[in-house]
Amino acid sequence: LLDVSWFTESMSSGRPVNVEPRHNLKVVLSAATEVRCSQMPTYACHRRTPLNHHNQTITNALEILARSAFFQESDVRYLGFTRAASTLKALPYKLQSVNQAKDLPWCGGHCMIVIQEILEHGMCREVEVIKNNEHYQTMELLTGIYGVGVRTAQRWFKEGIRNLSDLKTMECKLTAEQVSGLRHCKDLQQQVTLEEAERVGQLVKDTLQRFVPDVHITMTGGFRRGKEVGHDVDFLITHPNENALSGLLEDAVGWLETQGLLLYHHLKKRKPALRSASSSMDSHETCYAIVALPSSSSPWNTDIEVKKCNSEDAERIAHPESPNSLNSRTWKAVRVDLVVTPQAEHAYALLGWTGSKHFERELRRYSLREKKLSLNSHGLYDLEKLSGSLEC
Ligand code: DCT
Ligand code: MG
Repeated sequence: LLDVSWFTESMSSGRPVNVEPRHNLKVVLSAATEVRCSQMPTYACHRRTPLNHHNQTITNALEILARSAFFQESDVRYLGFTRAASTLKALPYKLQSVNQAKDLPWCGGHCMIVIQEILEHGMCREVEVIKNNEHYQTMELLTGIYGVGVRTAQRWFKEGIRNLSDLKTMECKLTAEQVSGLRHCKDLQQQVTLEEAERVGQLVKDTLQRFVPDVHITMTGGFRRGKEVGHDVDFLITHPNENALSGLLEDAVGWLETQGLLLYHHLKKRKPALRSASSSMDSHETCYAIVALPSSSSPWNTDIEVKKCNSEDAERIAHPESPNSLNSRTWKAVRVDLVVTPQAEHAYALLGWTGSKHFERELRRYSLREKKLSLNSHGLYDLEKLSGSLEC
């Protein structure tokens, strides 16, 4: 399997990439190491982008502008600000003057004005206005609810919804996902810590191993990139024998439900992989879930395989916001994504689900534009052979 930890290592050390030859991913990725310190590569997937970097104030401002554009469904502006922020995250020093930024990729025009203002005044007026803007604040609040995307939030805003109680009083029609999102929003708004993610990992492992003892589970997403917190915990699940994976998610869901540990789930069946040049869609079998993660002091944690949900816990799960529940609760609602992949596609899924979103977008853009290869979480496809047998 392709382990992408080599990627950041080789980026910092300058060592060549050593990828299993059968993975043609190296066609795309080996070029990613050709970094010259003197020039900033245009594609984000060619740069090292550390979590802690030197230009946080400016990148925070640019990311607020990006989110504001995203809320207005302006893809071009969203991408422009996101790319500029990404460039500055990769800069190995703190910007001291606007001149230092003028040759950096994606940092011209509007972004340059923002950079200059922050360097000169310590803040950007436009960003301060956005932060206090009612539309922006409401969109942040509404899109923060599990199951609510930009379109829905926009519609609700137009209907006059400004806060969570408006959703109740105006009797909005909600999906089951949104009902769960609202029910557990206090927990879901809190970030998931690495310690919690590891306990979710143990719970997932204990659950899946009941059915397939040698199942292979990898934590992906932000935690795999070294983040200390995240908004959810993502896992890839695979096995050399594809039959062992059949029905595994259903079994796991059923068992978690009997234990009172599953607050919500939605199962997405596997679809045939899309191979078109434009498609970055993920068609793997997936379970989007909210689990009731027992607290570290809960006996569930040490004896999770045999402990049944007792009546007090069940009551708390059914009515999480009931009086006394928040302080004395023995669990926290946590979002979990479980993705099942056949072993042959696992390397691609691992790359696709490790992120970040921007890194993945840039990797796909690079492979398509420069190598004429279409990359997604299922494989790498040669566009010239698309009419015949497509997989490289
Ligand atoms: N992903 C992607 N494109 C998307 C959404 C996700 O390529 N539109 C990939 C990259 C990250 C990975 O899936 C997991 O997604 P998230 O959990 O949303 O991102 P994350 O990096 O794990 O962020 P967080 O730490 O907040 O969970
Ligand atoms: Mg995640």
